[in-house]
Amino acid sequence: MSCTVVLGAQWGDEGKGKIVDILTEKADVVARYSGGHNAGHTVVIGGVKYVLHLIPSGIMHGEKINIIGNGVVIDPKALLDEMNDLKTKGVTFGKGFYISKRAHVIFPFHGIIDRLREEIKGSKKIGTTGRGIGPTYAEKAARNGIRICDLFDKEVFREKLEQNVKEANFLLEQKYSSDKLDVDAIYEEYLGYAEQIRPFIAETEYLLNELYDSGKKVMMEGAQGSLLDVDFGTYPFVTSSSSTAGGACTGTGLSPVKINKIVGVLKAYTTRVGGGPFPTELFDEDGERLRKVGNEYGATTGRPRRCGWQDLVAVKYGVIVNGITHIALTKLDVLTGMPKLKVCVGYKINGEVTAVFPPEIKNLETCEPVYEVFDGWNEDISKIQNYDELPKNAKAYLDFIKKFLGISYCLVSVGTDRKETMLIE
Ligand code: 2SA
Ligand code: GDP
Ligand code: MG
Repeated sequence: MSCTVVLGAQWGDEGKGKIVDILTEKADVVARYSGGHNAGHTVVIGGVKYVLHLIPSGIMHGEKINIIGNGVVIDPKALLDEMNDLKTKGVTFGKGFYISKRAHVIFPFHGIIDRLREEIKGSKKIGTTGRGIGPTYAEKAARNGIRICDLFDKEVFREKLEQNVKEANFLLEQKYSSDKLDVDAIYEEYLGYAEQIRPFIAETEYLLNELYDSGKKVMMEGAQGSLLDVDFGTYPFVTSSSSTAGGACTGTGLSPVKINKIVGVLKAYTTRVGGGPFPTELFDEDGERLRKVGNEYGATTGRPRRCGWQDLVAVKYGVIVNGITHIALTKLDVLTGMPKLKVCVGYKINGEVTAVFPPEIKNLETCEPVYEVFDGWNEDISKIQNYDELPKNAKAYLDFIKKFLGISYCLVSVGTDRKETMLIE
């Protein structure tokens, strides 16, 4: 019996999709536990690219079980579009695909409120994906949410929807007074979606525990990254879910005592998309180069990602709050050809150097990173399959990260494709 959590160790887009796909080889079940269609998880197989938003990245292994857990917020239209898109690429959704009845549903007004709140915030905006994620989790916490199971009881659904739309119309009155939300239209539209997803809904909390108890190997897939977690991230510049390891339990119903491995997916450098502090951000040619060579553009929105040096103060904090046991290091190939590489090992705040990641946004915005500098390498590493064959300078860079974090690598990735990966243990 085993359960592995795979999560982002930075601000997302570390390559979780690729890593989950690879690790699914040795798993029986993959469960996505947080976020919604704000996520973009990329898997490349034999040159064909698949971008998953809501569907677990294990779906390309036809025979495995894939579950969307209760911690995920689901826009049914986005889900059906994603399923249809994958079907055109040959992916099938048979008996092994399940959606939790306890997951909360995203409605059109959540997106409208999300984008309106951003507009009101102006220069202080979070830089959300505009997918309605925040307002949906807010409704969940306020106990106003509509869950997948509610869509299948017309009376309950109608009553809840009327209440939700009433509130949404009240909130939106100033902005859209001439264009009120129409309960009837939304009700009919969502009943139609419900029929289409009916074959897949299940009490996944029982199912997952039964699968685990019967000896199946379970993997949990997080979305976004540790530093975007609503509790532990750079609040308020975070997403609204628990992207850290704890979210794997609250977002699926599997007990914490069952988790025995936590893989932190770590990009060889740092990126962030959206607003918020980013101490090691680069505004120079090096940053431009990382964006260009790393193809750092949002997998959902296409937004350019902000790029910077590796920040081990931030990552070490994530190692602690997640209990990361192994690192899956990605995008090492992107650093090839850079003469010097910097790694942040401390923050200078008000004249004092600390290795503690502070909760105060002001301190994160004004801190001065303290760097260790490494020589780069020029050798093409994209075909290397064995860690020991990496250039000396690449190994020195990786060894330093490993020592600083105090955990070892389970794999190193040197390209987008499944096969461009060194498995270590
Ligand atoms: P939201 O939409 O409410 O979750 O936004 C809140 C913050 O969370 C960030 N966020 C993300 N950061 C990295 N990757 C994400 N997924 C897409 C990708 C992003 C894209 O894979 O590239 O395409 O733009 C993701 N989703 C949410 C977001 O930028 C806000 O900072
Ligand atoms: P996720 O949200 O963590 O799944 O990551 P994204 O899919 O949003 O972004 C990661 C991007 O990096 C995708 O375009 C991947 O195809 C790509 N990628 C993953 N691993 C590697 C790697 O080792 N090298 C390179 N060059 N690209 C990679
Ligand atoms: Mg992504």
